[in-house]
Parts: sequence; structure tokens; C-alpha cells
Amino acid sequence: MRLDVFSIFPEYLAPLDLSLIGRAREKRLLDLTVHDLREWTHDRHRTVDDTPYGGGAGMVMKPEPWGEALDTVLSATPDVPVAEVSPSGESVAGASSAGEPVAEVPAAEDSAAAVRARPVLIVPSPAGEVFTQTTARELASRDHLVFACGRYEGIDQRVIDWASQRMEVRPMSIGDYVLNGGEVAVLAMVEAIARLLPGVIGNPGSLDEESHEDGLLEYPVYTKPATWRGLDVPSILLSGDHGKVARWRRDQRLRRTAATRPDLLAVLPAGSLDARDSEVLREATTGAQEEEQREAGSSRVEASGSGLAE
Ligand code: 6GU
Repeated sequence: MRLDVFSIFPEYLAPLDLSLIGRAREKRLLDLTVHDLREWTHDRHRTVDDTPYGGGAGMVMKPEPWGEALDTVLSATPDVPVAEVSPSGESVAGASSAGEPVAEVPAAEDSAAAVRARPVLIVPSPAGEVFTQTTARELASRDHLVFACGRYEGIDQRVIDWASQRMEVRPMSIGDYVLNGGEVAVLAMVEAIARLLPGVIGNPGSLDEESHEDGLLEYPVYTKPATWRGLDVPSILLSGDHGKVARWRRDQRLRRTAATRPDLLAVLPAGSLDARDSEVLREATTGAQEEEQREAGSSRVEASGSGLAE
């Protein structure tokens, strides 16, 4: 898989040299390049931002460096002709960057290979679609991902609109909070995607029962010693009964999910739960409701004691 990351803080992406991702790059499973967006500026100050039209706080990333930066990745992709840019920065006659869109975004009749090969532009933004394990799997099936890290108040919208006519563009958020820029989000997304590629993770079996892979959270894990600071490992894990261990782990996954992420249970695909699963969930949810009622009851008592119930 080819990955191109554009940023004005390329050093922010240094962790991509480390650990499993770094090893995948060494093994040539990942062809990852981090680019400094300022390479596509032409002024002495290497300016990448300007004040927003219409006024308001902050600065906006100028379209020109982004346009030229994206031209370089698109020109390396077969069947997606874009402007050839002369050394002076002028578009060469016959090039199409300022003219009609040259490549349409996925048509139904496109072959799977053509879809795979079409570059995807991922634009990290708190206003994007939420990145999930499903997104990671979709993106892991593509040959070429391009990440455009915005800073300040964001990138001039015309860059997104222009790119949308030439590549698949996915504005992506990694959660409901605000970061200073896209770099940290790209670290998270690249790691989530790259670890799904064949050969990146030593033991592919470890992908199977992970949190989110099948819509449930992971079961708790234990290692030696069997007793630590007075706390015992659940005895079933020492029993050697693989069937019982598997059932216990599944019960734990269901209870954990019900307790901390009930939203995930609501969207499980039909047929994901067997009769025992449903029973465990029924117990887990009635237990939680009883607790809630107890808490509500005790806070009513506290409130009346303090005179707040009147
Ligand atoms: Cl992808 N970018 C920024 N700047 N903030 C975010 C985010 C992305 N996802 C959540 N918050």
C-alpha cells in the first residue's frame, strides 16, 4: 500500500518510523512518504495560510500549495491525468487542472481493481465522518491513501471540491473533540489501517477477537502469577476446559459492551447473538437497571434530606 501524508509539521509524524508500522515500511509492505507542504510554496516566507474571506477568527490554509502538492500524487497515478506543472509554477498547455474534471469518482461499472487503485484523499477534520474499524477495513483494501493534514481553521474548501472531482475524498474525524491539527488523527488512522494489512502483524489471529472487529469489546486478560496482591485469576481460566473458557470470555465481552458501550449492542448485525448471549445481556441490563433505580432512590433520599425534593 502506498501512503502519502502532507503536513506543515512533518516531524509530528516521526512515530510512523517506529514499531510495527516502521517494520512494515522496512519490509516494503508500506510505501509511506511524509511530505512538507511548504515545499509547494514559492514565496520567501513559505506562506501556507491567509485570513478568511468573510472575516472571523484564525487563518485558513491557502489553496495553491495544496493544489500543487496533490498534483504530484495524482500525476504518479495512471489514468488520472492532471496538470503538468512547469518549474515556474505555470500550468503547461493542454493540462487539465484548471479545466474540466478528468476522472470521475467511482462509477458502478468500474472493476474492483480500478476502485482499489484510485487514490483516496483523507482529510482529517472534526467536521468529518467518524473513523471506525469499518472505515479502517475499507481503507485497508485500497492501494493508495493520501492524507492532507490541515492546521488553523482548515483548508480552503475549493481544494476539497477540486480534489473530489479527481479522487475519492473522505473528510474524517477520530471522535467528538477538537485537536489542533490533523497530524495526531493521521497517526491514529494510519496505525488502525496498516495493522490490517497482510504481514504487518506477526500473529494475524490476534486481529480476530479484538474490540470492535465483530462489534463487541474485548474480554479481560490475565497472566502469571495466579495470585497477585491478593487478587486471583478467574479459576475458569486455569481449568483447561477450552469450551468453558470460550463461553466465559464471550460472556465477559457481552457484559463489558452492555456496561460501557450499549450503543454498540444496538447496531449488532442480525444473527450475531445466540440464546445464551441474549440471556447474558438480559441479566446484564436488568442488573444495570436495578442499580440505576437504587441510585435514583438513594439520591432522592439525599435530596429530600437536604430539602431539595420540595
Ligand atoms: Cl481528524 N482533526 C482535528 N483537528 N480535530 C479532530 C479530529 C481531526 N478528529 C477529532 N477531532
